[in-house]
Amino acid sequence: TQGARTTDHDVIVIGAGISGLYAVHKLRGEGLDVHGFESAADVGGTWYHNRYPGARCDVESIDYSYSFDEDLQQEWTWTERFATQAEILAYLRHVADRFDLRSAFDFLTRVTAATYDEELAQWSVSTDTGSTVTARFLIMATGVLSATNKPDIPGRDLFAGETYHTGEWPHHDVDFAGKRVGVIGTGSSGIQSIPVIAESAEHLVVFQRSPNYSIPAGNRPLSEETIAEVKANYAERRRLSRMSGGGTPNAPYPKGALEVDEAERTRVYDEWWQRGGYLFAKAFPDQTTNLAANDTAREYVEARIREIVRDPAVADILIPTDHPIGTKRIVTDSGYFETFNRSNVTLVNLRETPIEEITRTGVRTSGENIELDMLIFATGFDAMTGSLSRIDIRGRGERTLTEEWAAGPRTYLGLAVHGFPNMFILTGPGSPSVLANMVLGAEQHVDWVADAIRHLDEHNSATIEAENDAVDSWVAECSAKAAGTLFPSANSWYMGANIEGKPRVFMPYIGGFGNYANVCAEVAEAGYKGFEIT
Ligand code: NA7
Repeated sequence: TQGARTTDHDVIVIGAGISGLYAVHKLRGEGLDVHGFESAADVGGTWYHNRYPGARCDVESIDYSYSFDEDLQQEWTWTERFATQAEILAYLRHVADRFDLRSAFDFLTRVTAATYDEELAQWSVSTDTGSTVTARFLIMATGVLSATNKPDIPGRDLFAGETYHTGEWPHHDVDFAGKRVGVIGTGSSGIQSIPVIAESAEHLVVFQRSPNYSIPAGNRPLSEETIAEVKANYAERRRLSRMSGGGTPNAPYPKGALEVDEAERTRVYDEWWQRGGYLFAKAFPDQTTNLAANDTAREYVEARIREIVRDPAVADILIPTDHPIGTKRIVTDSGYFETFNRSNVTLVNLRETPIEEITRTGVRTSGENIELDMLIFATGFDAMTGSLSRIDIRGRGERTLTEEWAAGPRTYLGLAVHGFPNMFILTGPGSPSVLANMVLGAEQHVDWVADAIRHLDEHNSATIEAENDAVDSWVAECSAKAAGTLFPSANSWYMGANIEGKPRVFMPYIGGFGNYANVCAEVAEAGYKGFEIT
């Protein structure tokens, strides 16, 4: 029905991580010609780059995996409750092999620009290898925690020893033995790597600006029985996950923290502490909406940290006081707080003695000069928008996405942007993905996009574009949802607060994964309400 095709491909997918891989598979299945670009040498995205020691996913492995193919979920067996980076990468490689997904991609090819041609209704994509390729549709599967943030500390590049960023970890073995190692940053990447590095480094210095809440993972090998049980009930597990707030079958306690007496509250916190991980943020449903409820969780965790850390002065530094618990993603750790009981580990409180400069031989704070052999930046990412803003994306009238988003990201359903027809963003700002299970989030997005493209083709239409009003309402809806919670009070990457000059806007949709999927489905059923189709 489309007549002679004038573009090189039907669809271009940028990124071969979790969402890009599934996009290729799904859209190929729709009979479309799909071409992909990936800057790395192989598939994996986040799990390709974040190979730092101790890297794991904080969503349980049995949930953090594709659900689109029953045979795939039956044949793959996870070995641990929380998978290591290496195991997740092996899984994604397996998926790429099994569905022949590599053949769609040009690897080691970074997309530098994408321009929409209004007359031809097509996208033109240029790469750093000098090629330019066109397609009717452009899918940004560029990741949300991909553009690394290396803060502009004076002397940053002067350090003459080994230096790494956790998000760009090298492929060779990094040997800490006999070395004085410094780690800047105590987010998830710092907190996961610090215990592992401490085991072999001669001395480890942790440079902490903001303390973070972290809950022991309670990680364990998965028994044959558990695996068999999960596999027998996978369909039901996935059904519950898709309806849930966070994309996993876990639900909070049925009563609020302030509706129960202290004994019951403690019993619930004990139970969630035992379960382990960031889900502790949702032990009670009112924990991230009501400050008094939040305080009960905060006090519980504070007491547990004090039990673990032997030196009370060190515990004081490690316990957060600057944000309600759960409003920055709670880290899921393995032995983090215990690490500060080791004699080869020093904690430097940058709130008291900030870094003044990085020197050739180490780090100079306002208090001391610390000599190091290795310096590790665990300083995070320009989250959610960074991977998009480093590509020169131009929509109708040559308007750049950066201009369009100058005051913060503006999307409809997280999927589409006014002025950028036929471009879809996967798991980005305005979607719940970073607050939920990224894998099921990617599947829901891709399935929706596949339906939209099929709808266009069936109606002999060429373009789909979010209407400005629909974007306005979605942005308002996202802020209203966030305003009903304690999240905006934290200086988190959700708020863009970790990057200087970035607009402070709560970027994800916080109304829940299941609710969000329902809204997307209703929009489609209503003939793509809020979209202009031509
Ligand atoms: P995060 O969570 O953004 O953590 C970055 C850490 O680096 C955090 O502790 C920052 O302190 C610290 N940081 C950043 N810039 C500086 C400077 N200039 N000086 C000192 N310390 C600094 O990134 P991660 O990679 O750990 O985790 C990202 C997500 O991946 C995580 O939430 C999970 O969802 C998975 P700050 O808090 O800004 O004071």
